[in-house]
Amino acid sequence: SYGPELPVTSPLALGPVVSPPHTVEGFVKEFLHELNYGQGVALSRSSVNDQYLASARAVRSYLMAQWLETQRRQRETQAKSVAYLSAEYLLGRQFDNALLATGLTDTVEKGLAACGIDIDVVRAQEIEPGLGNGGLGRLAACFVDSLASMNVSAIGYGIRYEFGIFRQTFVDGRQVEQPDTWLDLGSPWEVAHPENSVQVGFGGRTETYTDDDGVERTRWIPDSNVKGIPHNYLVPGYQNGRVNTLRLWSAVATQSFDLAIFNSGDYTAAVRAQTFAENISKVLYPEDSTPQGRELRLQQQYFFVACSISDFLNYVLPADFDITKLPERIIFQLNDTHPVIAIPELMRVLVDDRGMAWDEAWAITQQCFAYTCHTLLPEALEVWPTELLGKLLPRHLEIIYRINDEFLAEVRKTFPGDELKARNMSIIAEYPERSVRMAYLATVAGAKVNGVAELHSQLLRDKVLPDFSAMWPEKFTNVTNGVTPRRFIKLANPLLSTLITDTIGVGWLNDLERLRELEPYAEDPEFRASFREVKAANKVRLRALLEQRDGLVLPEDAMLDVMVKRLHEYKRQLLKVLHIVALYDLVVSGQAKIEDITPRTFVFGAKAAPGYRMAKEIIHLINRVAETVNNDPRVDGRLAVAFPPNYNVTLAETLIPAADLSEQISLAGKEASGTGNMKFALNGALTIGTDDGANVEIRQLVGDDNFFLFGLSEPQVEELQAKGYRPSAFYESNESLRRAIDLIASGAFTGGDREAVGPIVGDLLYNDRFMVLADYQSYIEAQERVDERYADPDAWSRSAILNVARSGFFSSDRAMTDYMDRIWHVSPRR
Ligand code: KOT
Repeated sequence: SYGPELPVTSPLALGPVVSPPHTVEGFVKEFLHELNYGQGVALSRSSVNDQYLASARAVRSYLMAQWLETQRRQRETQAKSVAYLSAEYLLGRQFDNALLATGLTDTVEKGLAACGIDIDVVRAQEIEPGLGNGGLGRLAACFVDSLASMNVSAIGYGIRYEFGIFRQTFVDGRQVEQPDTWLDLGSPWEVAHPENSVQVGFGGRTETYTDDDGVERTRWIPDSNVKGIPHNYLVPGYQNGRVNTLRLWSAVATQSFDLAIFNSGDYTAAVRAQTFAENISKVLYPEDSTPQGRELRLQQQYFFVACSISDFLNYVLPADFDITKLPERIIFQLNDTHPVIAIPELMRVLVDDRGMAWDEAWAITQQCFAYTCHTLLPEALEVWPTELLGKLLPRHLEIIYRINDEFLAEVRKTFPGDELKARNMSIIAEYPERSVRMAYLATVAGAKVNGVAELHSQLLRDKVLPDFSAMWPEKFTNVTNGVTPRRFIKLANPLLSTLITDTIGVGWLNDLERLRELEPYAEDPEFRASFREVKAANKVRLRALLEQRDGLVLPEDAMLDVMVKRLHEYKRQLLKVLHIVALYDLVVSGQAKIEDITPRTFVFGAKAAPGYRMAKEIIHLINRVAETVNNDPRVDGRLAVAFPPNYNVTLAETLIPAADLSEQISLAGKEASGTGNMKFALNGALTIGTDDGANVEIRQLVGDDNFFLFGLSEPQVEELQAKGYRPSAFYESNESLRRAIDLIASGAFTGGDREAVGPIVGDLLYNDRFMVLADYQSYIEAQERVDERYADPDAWSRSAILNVARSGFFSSDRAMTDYMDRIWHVSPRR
């Protein structure tokens, strides 16, 4: 149980915890109580921040009763739980989600209005917890939402970064990163429990000794310790009374400072230990798919998994729990390799701390972990130099070596005489430096390994881990990603949600396949008209937001063509830029009459990792192209480019419902899944996309007629690569492409400065690792098909409606069902 179990004698303490009455008066009372006694201000003197904090705490108090009840029941049943281990949770704002879950939206709106407060002003005060980089972190947030909404006993573990993903600003079109100070104005959604801190060791050495029974044992003597403080976030299910826990750890020093050193005047030395500790949860690494071998990152990883395992074993499980039964009580799902150090940590705890024999501990460990891979890019497969790992975690390195020795013995038995096989499969890589391949460790130890879309899982088996899938074919499985319909349809698109409910009734939000019932309405002119009205209203809402947020004024009545995702070369924002430049060129060169161009507004949203030079150059180019196109009178506003800075979950919630066209244009075989693609389809945008990641499944479901496919397939990419790809050949043979690149190279968008675009143009012509030029022509032709369809509003609406109706598969509830059936072997509570 979590916290000491005290004998409770008071009848009040024994009874169920009562949440405040679900009435306007009940809320107002709770709100004023929080305002007066929590914030210590009178309503008449309160700031918007006071009002936000007090409303949030009042809403939280409704969740708290359900949370306590959920915990109580869990202790009682001791059923198997899921622990999701993730270094990132990109949660988005909490206020509206909590209102939706509790069914309190109207009550709170009225209650605040009665106090003279506009709920929208309060909403806007919340800074979203941006504790993730992109897809991987947002997926974790969708999964914990679905687990709670499906009544599954689950806990999320992660890191409470003091600074989340940086706030992006543009200076002269270039990205400048600002710290994300999300905690500055208070964080009403978390409850810290310093009394349940966990101590975590680092460094030092190991030694062997003989225990009282005469058995040789090993112990780790760390040379420093830090303390992890758990912060509970409540994860409410959608109107089902369950509230799960997301437990995020922050690091503090074990002794705040050494008083003796401090008194001697060496302040710096005194606070060094404190700084070391606090740095661990200071900042989210702003990389996505390109991890750099940073020591602090390994410290973060070990810190949070060591805290989490200790928390689960010592606080969540009852004190008398028989540890040999661990696989009956828990499955730890590893969100990529970031938490994989949990594997040797559990071994260390079982063998060194709990005195279990190695073989028994290994058999248990192998049943307690499952691993999800989220990438195919070789540079994103995490490896840790043994030198660094051994310095930071000497005992863990020993354990990894032993796991590897025993594993390689098994390999040699399976593939006798094949020493090359043993070397290729070794968890330890020898070149270019001796290091631990974390994906291999996870595959060896995990009960299951999954990719995140059909194509990705297949490539994972065939290309990344072929020897492992030959050895253990049954270990490998697929679970296609999903997104939560609560946040990304109901909250983000209230008008569409109302239209859906008016058409097919209630109940679809947690049974999303029911959207199929909309299919016949694709043929209904009245429904199509309503559907178009929803889209139009969402565009109005977006225009207002971008004007107020960024001073951007979007043209009215244009196709909204949206590409939002991290900036990465493989995602090919440059292909989108070439399309825009080609259209612009058609107009300014007089090849096309402006009236013949379909009015389009292109919207980008993208953060680049601060150290990713080329990505930052591409951001600069997009901003320059935007400036030029938007200010050219010849274009007459029919083409416009908007690049609002600091794309985040909050902006996505307004942007995606307004989109007509969803750009999912990665080079085939590079995007593991994508999840933005699902959000757009569910909100009635049509996709232009390659046969990559989950696009493949979206196209299969919505139908070829309702999806604009272009580009090389993954086998064609391989083939072209094998025979030698020469991007300049495409440049030379394609006039439109040549003109577009030449226009960029001429400095037309950079005030005549050719040097500013040199790196991009040079790379495209002579390297082009992601085959932008090879896919250019096919992309342009697909965009022409887009224009044709858009010219017929009924045909477009029909396709858009069918996208909504046929995308129910992409609910993260379905993804959770797949994990439960294929990997976890747990079922929802009744
Ligand atoms: C980051 C570091 C190492 C390995 C993988 C990553 C990673 C992968 N970060 N984000 N992803 C994305 O994860 C999403 C959720 O599965 C996918 O939809 C997307 O394709 C990945 O790029």
